Amino acid sequence: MARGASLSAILTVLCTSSIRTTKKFTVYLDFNGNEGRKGIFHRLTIVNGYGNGLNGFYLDPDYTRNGKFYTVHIEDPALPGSNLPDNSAFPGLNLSGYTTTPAIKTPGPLQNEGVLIEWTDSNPSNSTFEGTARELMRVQLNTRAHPMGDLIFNPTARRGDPDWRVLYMEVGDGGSGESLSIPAIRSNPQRLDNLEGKIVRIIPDLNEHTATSTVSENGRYRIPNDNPFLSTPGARKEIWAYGFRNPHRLNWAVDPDNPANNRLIVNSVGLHTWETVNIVHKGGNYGYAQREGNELLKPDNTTGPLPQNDKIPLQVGDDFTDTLVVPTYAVIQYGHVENGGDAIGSGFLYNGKAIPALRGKYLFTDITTGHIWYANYKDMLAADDGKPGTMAAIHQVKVLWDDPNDSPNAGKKVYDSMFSIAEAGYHTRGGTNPRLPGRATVTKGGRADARFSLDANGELYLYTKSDGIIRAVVGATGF
Ligand SMILES: [Ca+2]
Ligand SMILES: [Ca+2]
Ligand SMILES: [Ca+2]
Repeated sequence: MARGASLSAILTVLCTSSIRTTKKFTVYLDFNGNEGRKGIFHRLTIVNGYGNGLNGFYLDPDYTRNGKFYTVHIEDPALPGSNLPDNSAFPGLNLSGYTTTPAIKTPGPLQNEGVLIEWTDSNPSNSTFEGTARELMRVQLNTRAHPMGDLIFNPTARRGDPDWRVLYMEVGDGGSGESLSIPAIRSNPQRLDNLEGKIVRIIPDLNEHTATSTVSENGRYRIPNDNPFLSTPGARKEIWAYGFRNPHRLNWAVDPDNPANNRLIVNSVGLHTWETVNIVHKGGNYGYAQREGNELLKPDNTTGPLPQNDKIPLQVGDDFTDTLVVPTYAVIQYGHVENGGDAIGSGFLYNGKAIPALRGKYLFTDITTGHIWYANYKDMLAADDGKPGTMAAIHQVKVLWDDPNDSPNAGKKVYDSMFSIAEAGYHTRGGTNPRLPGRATVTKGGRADARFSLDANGELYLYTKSDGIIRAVVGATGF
């Protein structure tokens, strides 16, 4: 639940079009080959309202030398056409020898597959793709909801470090954890025999860390020897942490003053009650679908107090093992209430240079309401104490913005969230809904679809999918 700061924290935002004088886009690769479209993947699924299509993208830490980058997209195996890529619109893509991989199994009925691909652009300095691609992994997903997508490398790892070019990827629970119609799949985020509801850690390059890793089952990537479940019979060796619902945004918090404080952070969308920011620990069980936030999640999807003995049996397959695990809890959570939101977006610990007031602050959004908050990073580290009741305080952030299209010009105004800003942008760009489109509960009127992003210098941007506009954060007061 957001607590109002005594002094309002305000971010100033500008349309990037008022900063950039030219606006030119080049199609580098088009994934959308769905139903007769010209793109690369004929089974790309693009169902409105779900996290599908092209869902993840990250550059290799050595990209400027090797031209490699990684993508995740979602396919529906029931769609017509082959699951092999089609390069007819992208002749620079050399597909000789390209083969797909057997999908990693998920228990229960299946809808989609998440596909991780490594691309190698032989000339990373131009704006076209010419090179090769390799499918690294394909993961079965129970439903259209909560797929796999976000990717990240440890930005502090350098050549020779154990984490250099080691990829972290999130896989959502595929909607399994909340299933009422098929109770058996509710345990998929807890079961270590599948990748749903997990953070995965792999080495994409077969030539990297060869002495300290083993080649995966499908022969396409390597698994670091220090992954936590290598010696657990039946467990997927790719798993780094587990028990998540929809851990759709990964980021690395880097403390410039103390590397011991660097953490992998995951923002996970909750079911009916709690949105969470989690510090990821090796082997950690984040509780879902036996917990939601710092509460018990019951089989009917309502929440209640934690059990006296707060432990969860380790589960690999259908049955519990005798090992009991203490769950790891979020360091920030907010509720599905008026001043909260429906679905947490992305968040970043600010490390840029342009706005010193934001240093040491972790800023994050709610997707539907467009609310923005910050927490002091030191409070998040302190809340990572093994105690479910302690959380970092969060402070509401307002937004100072001058609508470039209002008439008469009202000048700069302070907004409580990105919602009205996105709504103005949506209407300016010809949106016909009276309010914003999209599903949302708390807003009662669509969704802003607001998220933060960073540029290469660590400066912040706010993008709202409802109006398709990226706005730069250019100032901050009251932090
Ligand atoms: Ca190129
Ligand atoms: Ca705590
Ligand atoms: Ca104006």
